[in-house]
Amino acid sequence: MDNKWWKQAVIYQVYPRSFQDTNGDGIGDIPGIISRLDYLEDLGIDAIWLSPVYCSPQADNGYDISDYRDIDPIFGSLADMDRLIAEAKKHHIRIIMDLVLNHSSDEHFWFREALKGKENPYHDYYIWRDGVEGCPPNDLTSGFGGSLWEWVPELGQYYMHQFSKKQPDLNWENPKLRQELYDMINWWIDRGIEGFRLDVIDHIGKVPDDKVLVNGPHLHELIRELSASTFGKAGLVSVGEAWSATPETALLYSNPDGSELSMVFQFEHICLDQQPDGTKWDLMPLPLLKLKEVMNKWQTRLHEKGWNSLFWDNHDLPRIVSRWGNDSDEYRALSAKMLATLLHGMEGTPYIYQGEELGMTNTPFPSIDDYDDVETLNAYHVLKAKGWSEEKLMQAVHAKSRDNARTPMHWDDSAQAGFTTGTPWLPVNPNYTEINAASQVNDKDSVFSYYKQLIRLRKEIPVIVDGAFCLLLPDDEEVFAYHRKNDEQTLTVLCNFYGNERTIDASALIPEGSRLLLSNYTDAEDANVLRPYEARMYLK
Ligand code: TEU
Ligand code: CA
Repeated sequence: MDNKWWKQAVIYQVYPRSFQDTNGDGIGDIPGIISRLDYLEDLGIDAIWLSPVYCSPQADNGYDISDYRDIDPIFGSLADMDRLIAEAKKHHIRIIMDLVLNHSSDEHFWFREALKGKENPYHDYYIWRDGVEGCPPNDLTSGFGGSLWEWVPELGQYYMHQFSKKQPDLNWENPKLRQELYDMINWWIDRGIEGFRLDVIDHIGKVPDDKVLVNGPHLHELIRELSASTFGKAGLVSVGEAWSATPETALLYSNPDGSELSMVFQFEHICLDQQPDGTKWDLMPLPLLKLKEVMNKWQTRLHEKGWNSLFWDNHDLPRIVSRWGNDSDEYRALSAKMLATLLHGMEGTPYIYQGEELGMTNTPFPSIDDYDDVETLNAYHVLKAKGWSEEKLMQAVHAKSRDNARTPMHWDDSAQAGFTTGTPWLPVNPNYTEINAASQVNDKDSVFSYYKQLIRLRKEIPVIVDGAFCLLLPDDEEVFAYHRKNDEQTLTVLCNFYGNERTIDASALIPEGSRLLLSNYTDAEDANVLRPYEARMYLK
């Protein structure tokens, strides 16, 4: 086992818009993050992955950047950012920034210049095709609905955008563009940034004429150049977002030689509750046996040859306790802890998305007009045009809208959950009076305290960091169980994924001489029974 700090670390994602507002404008800001560093240090996390705070028209909440070298005034200033880096350091927390390198905002200086004419030096920073209005170069569609191509009458050309039309794709074939991006990243490294999360990194090598959007032929070459010019050279942590990742490609991305990235976010597990040939909106119950198979595959294939990221939630995904747990009053905390145990016992770097450590739930809004997210709004209209009923549409939106994760953080039971003194940009979930940080931090049985213990155990028990994963009971429809083993230790994780009480053969699963490390039930156990959502961790 090498001593890379991020192999024993737990990383916490902050979605700045929704974390903590300090000036009453209803939008979270950098001073707000600084004011909550004590809370994060208490939780025990090692680093913050900060979703984008760069200048942006906010068409996609900051994933549309108009100036990579400045902070959007809604979040604060560069001085605030420098202060965040310095203050976080005092709390032993590193700052990982989000890099959106596949596309910029259409309001970026480069794109405004590019629009001036085909001869403009910045024109080639983007991807253009000549054409006639109404006949796009091909039928590829954007990730947020509609054509991939947007017509610009003044130029007689289309530009490519894999996301909204306010997010034109950058042309990674242009070496000058690449160098500008590398210089920008190094400028942030010089300011004290200690790692990067790379947005849709599997898209940068696109070849639209061949209808190739992810995994282009030069993708890994480009990533190696990027890494060697920036974070790799500086020895910093990097995590790529790669919806297309398979264990095969993940072994390239996270090659221990460090030539590409430290690790990638893969999404195979997170797409299991959608129809096999459908989109995220085509709902399906989670097939638990499939989840076991997929986790087992990733755990075993990357062991000693790559490195996993472990996550249930992020700013694009619904809240896990509502999704795969049970968010009723009776089982919310139990099932949140069970899901946490299952994930945090595995090999890889765990990521916690703000509020997950409190067991925050989905927030269904009554009407589509209450939603803010560009993906949700576009999908609603596209599916409506395809004939989906209002009922089916709202069911899908309630289950999967990205706004589920984006409602403000619950700090306490005062107005607006202590998030803002003004009107929040997105409504607070009314259950904040029940679920909030103030009521959990000093309660040893809270979801928060449980996460805190999981984080501490990872630091104390080597087998949690380096043990080989071994799936138990692969055909059990309700119990998710596994071992982690190294030469000295065996960790046993037993999770009842559902609300039925289950009998198990404890002596066959738990090595003799093991001791109970952690459980989400406080009263005495009968080792052969797993109560609803019961989770236990043993160590030998
Ligand atoms: O997400 C990548 C991506 O593919 C998403 O569109 C994803 O499919 C969707 O959110 C699932 O609901 C990244 C960012 O995480 C996301 O917030 C951005 O909107 C997107 O890139 C564009 O930058
Ligand atoms: Ca604010």
